[in-house]
Amino acid sequence: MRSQTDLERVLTARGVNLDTCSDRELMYALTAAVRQLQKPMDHARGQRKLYYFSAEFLVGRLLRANLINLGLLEEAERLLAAHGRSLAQVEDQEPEPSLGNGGLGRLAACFLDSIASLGLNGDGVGLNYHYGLFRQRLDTGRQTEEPDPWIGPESWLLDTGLSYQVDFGGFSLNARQYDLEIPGYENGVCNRLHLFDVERPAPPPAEGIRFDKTDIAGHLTAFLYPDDSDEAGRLLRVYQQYFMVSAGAQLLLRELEEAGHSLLELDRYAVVHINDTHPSMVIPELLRLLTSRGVELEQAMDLVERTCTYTNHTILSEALEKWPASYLEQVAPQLLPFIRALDQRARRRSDDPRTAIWDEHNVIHMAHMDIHSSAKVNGVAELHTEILKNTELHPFYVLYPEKFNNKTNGITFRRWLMSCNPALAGLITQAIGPEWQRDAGLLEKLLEHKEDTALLERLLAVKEENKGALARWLGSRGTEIDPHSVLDIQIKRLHQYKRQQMNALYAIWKYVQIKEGHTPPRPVTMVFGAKAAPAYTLAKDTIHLLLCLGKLIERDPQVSPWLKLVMVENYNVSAAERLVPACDISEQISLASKEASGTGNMKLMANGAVTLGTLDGANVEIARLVGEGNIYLFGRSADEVIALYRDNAYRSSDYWQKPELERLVDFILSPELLTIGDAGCLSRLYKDFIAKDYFMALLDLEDYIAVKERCLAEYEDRAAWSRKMLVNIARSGFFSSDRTIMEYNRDIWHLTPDGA
Ligand code: 26Q
Repeated sequence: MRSQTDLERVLTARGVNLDTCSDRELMYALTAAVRQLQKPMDHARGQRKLYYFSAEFLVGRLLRANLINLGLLEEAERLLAAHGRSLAQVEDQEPEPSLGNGGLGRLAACFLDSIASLGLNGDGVGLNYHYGLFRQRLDTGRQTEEPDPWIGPESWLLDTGLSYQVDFGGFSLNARQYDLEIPGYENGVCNRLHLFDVERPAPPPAEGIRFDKTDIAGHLTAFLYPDDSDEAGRLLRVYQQYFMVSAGAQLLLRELEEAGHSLLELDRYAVVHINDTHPSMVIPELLRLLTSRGVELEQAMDLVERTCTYTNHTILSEALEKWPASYLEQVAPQLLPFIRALDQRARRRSDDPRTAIWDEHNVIHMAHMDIHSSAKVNGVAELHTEILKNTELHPFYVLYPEKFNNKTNGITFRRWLMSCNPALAGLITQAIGPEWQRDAGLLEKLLEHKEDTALLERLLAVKEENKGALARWLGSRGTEIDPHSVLDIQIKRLHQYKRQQMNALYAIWKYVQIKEGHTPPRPVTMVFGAKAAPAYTLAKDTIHLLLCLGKLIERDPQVSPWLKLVMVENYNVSAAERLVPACDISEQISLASKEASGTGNMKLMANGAVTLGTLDGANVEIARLVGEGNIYLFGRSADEVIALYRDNAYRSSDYWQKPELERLVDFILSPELLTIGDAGCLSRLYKDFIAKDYFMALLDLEDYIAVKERCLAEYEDRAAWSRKMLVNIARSGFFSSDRTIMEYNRDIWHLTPDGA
């Protein structure tokens, strides 16, 4: 650990006046000071290194996280307090890097934190999106999107001065390498996240997030997931992907050469992790680079297959990327011979056409290329991996049983408990000592305190405090909530399979109940946070419905004392850090079999929320860990749902024709809602429920309502509820990303930790 005066010395040397500078100046000064103190460490030479390729890294704000990992948090807080300043206020000035969308990107960020904290040699490779996903506004009653610029004058990005030439069909661009430093937790390690950027990015678009998608050179790194509803947008995505992987592969080979290793030792000294299919072109790109430097094609394919590893994050077929060969012909024609060679090799291994890489319609299946060319393939929760093996990827499992394995996702407790919920972290430490901060598995020691009423009461008190803090924060943004109400929270990307629309139908049910005189024992606040992909119409319609319901309830003096529905604008990591500690009921209600894992479920559990959910993704493992009495489960099982799809047997009419449900669906087009909302949006949603309901919200709705009501009733037994909270916290340690990364390393990556 550093001496107590390091931070002060650096700040003084920079000429910062802690008494007079503005919060923003102080934020910049602290950023620069921390950057100066976290010196990248050289890992032991001659060891294998991991390159984690991902289109998203949702790192969140970095000031507090880096102070914690450097062991400087207390010093910083003391130093600021001595000058009448507070870190909380200063960090509010820090823009959040907008380099991801949801679970996949946040997982990559938790993984980088754990990789560094475990002393492993692993860097991230991604893109430096200037305007991120988008900044969401809800003030017009629907979602509108704006650029979300986050790169300021003194950001965490370091310009390395390095660049790599990337050749596209017909032109070339230089990929400039910027680095974010990733310090490990109090271990002196500092890894890097390499973010590639074009040399001359275009200025922010004048009109929302719309820009000229054919200006590749200017806009390649403008946005994450540019609108791909037209061909220009889809091509831009392919340009982005090739830019990222070509630069990353060149960086890797440069480091291999600098370390004095032969290309033929690639698999001994490098692991290339492919996070979902977005970086899949790294496979043919490595083949191209190796063969251009004299390696035989067959040998190159063997080397690459031993070097690459792939994680699947979804079973939704529409999210598995397939590109027409013509797109690649335009973007990176030099890759096509290598993809052809990989396809021929795959066909030599299997005559099952379902495993082809390049199909008879001239479409290239990225996930298929990944599986044929990776040493290991993993799903992200037990149930998800079983579904991949038994249904979705079954032909591949038959071919390569030894490649498949499960790695249940995890979260870093440093950000998702120690940093975002210091009151709870302090209480836990008082009860069981500080060792859990290095090994979250030790949270189990809390189970010895199940009858400790003083602790249980303080657990409830900490939750009350956190709800108060959330209410103050929302209040400062113009939304009043009752901090003594039950906080029922659904925070995640907006998608129909996640079934925010089912939760909306619950809100309608509750509204009608209260109108009919059935008031709940205490007020309920339903909180949503979600961004919808700009071209995903039904998702945006669902946001509109939620906003309309919020208004309807608010304007109704009979209902508003008992029910509130709020949608948090621009839900992101910083908002999550305020919502997670305050949550009572964690909504994890995806249609069973569709949510690969979920990671918000883990964050909320670790902060003492009780899960209301389906047996989907990692909820299955949560349920097993906490036991029946400490979770609220409802809905059909994954097996039942898979059978319904297989037999094409689900008819939403079988459900909405029940009068109780019909009333709720009809309410979407009621005069009350139509005077508030837009008839076009609302009737699209209504029609979807009536004619399709592909993700079967109506199938589980009655059970959902019944179980949610039981959950709200049992919330009133505060002593029993506090024990449920305790058990959830105690059993959450399994979901530490440190555990996940140790398993990746043991079974997939085989890196040697420093000092080992
Ligand atoms: C694909 C094609 C075209 C445009 C966009 C995409 C695209 C974009 C983002 C496909 C997938 C994503 C993001 C996926 C994601 O976040 N998946 C989540 O990953 C988490 C970490 O493993 C899991 O916990 C979640 O269950 C899973 O939904």
